Amino acid sequence: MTTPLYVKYSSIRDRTLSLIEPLIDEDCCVQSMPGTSPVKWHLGHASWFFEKFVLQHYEKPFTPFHPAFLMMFSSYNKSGQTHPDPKRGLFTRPSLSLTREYRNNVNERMEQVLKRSEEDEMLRMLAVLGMHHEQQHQELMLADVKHLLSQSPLNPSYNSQPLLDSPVPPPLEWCRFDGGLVEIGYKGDEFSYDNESPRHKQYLQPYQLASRLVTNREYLEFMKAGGYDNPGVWLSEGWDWMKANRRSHPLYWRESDQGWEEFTLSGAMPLDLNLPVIHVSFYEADAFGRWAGARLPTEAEWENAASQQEIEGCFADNNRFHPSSAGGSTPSANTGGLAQLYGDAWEWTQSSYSPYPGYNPAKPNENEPMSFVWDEAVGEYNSRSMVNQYVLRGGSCAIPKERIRASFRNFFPADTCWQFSGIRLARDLR
Ligand code: AVJ
Ligand code: FE
Repeated sequence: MTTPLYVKYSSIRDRTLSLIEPLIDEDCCVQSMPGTSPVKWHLGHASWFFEKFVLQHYEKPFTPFHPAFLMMFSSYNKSGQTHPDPKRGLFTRPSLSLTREYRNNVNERMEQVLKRSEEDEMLRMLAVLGMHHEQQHQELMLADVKHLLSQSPLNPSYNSQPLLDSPVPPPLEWCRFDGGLVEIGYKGDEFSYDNESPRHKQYLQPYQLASRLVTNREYLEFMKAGGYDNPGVWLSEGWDWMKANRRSHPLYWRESDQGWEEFTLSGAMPLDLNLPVIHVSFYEADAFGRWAGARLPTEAEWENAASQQEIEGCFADNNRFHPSSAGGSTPSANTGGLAQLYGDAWEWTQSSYSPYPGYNPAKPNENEPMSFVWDEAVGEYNSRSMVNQYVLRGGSCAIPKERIRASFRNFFPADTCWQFSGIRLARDLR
């Protein structure tokens, strides 16, 4: 008998495989830079999560597919046995086909174990954590694939759907929020990550948020106005980063005889000025904001606005893997006039990624004998990353819609460009 949880589990696992269908085997084994991972590693790692945190404790007797895989595909370093991240591209073995076999093997064993998930709350929670984890890796994998394919002079097109001309977005407007004493953080009893808790109060001065994301057109104006030559608008660390890495435009923009092009998952395209600018670093987003006489929102400002709005937008579910224009869909009444708040592109905030007051990656239930497994699984998931990173909000065109909520906190270092990151401006209300 197949449990409903296994049905959900398999649909997520199958989606991962369907996402790599457009790739050739060679695409799956290369690591294009230290921050990315080969597709093969993502495939093994998502399986590792289930083997390590579910099967190891709930399969009797535990029969690992291959003991070495428990180290090779681990991302946790508590054990001190993790394979170094920048060297993930050096595995020619296991082969891609053996890594696929590992997935199938884990699936078969998970099907057996999940039969007990109806009586065992901890087992169910760990399996659900693994499913959310895999869906995060679907997005990471798409971002890594994009970076890899962008290296090829053949300009490979991952997605056979071409990106069509998009409608002109409405002029940027400012939406006002009163602020005051507000609450942020996860509220509810569905799944959420530990970093979204506890829900707590924050005091916000009145503020404004831009009605949509910054477009390529607006970003190009910043460039034409000498934005990349104007030290006055950059954080000093951002200026140094930009000079040292010789950046003068967003990561996937290229100048050709015909003008600007952008590399997308549908191949190289003429730059579409109506679409949001994506693949900018925190430094670039921050500099653009200062040049525009605005600033990036704080995560509390963002969440306070977002929690009043329905989750709709351009997510991976439409299989385009590129943002859409704010002109495409007029925000409905329940989006409060803010377009592209969810989906499209992750929005850099000016908030450092740090624990909320009272944060504790705690055991869900102290009396539960298996809660140590939860501690282990959650312990390194989010909290070990709480230094030198900034929070991004709202989701992107590369993550499934069902993974996003108002309280969801993504996070990356300030120089990260290969994620689907964009810019929403904020202003003080005087
Ligand atoms: C939330 C996307 C920053 O990439 O490390 C994946 C997600 N956590 N596996 C990351 C994650 C564990 C995380 N980000
Ligand atoms: Fe992971």
